[in-house]
Amino acid sequence: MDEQKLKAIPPLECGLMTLAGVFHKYAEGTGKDATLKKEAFKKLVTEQLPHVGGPGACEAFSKLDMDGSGSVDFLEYCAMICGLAMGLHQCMGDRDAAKQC
Ligand SMILES: [Ca+2]
Repeated sequence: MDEQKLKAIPPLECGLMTLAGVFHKYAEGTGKDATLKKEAFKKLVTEQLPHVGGPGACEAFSKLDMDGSGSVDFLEYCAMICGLAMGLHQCMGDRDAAKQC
C-alpha cells in the first residue's frame, strides 16, 4: 500500500489493521490457524503493551486460553484487546470526571 493510501485510512481502520498485524507478527501458523504460544504471548505483551503488561502476563495467558489449547488464538487475543479497551475507556471516564471536580 502506498503512502498516499495509508494517509487516507481512518484511524479506527488503521487500528484494526494494527491489531491483526501485531497478532500475526508474533503468532505461529497462518490465517485462521495462527496462534500465540505462551512465550510469544509474553513477548507480544512485553514489547507491544509495556504499560499494561508485566508480571501478570503469565496469569493473563491462562485466563485468555479459554479452550485450554495451550495457545491463544485470534478470538482469545481479541477478548484481551476488548478488555484492555474497556479498561482504557473506564480510565478516560474517570479522568473526565476528575477534571470536573
Ligand atoms: Ca486457546
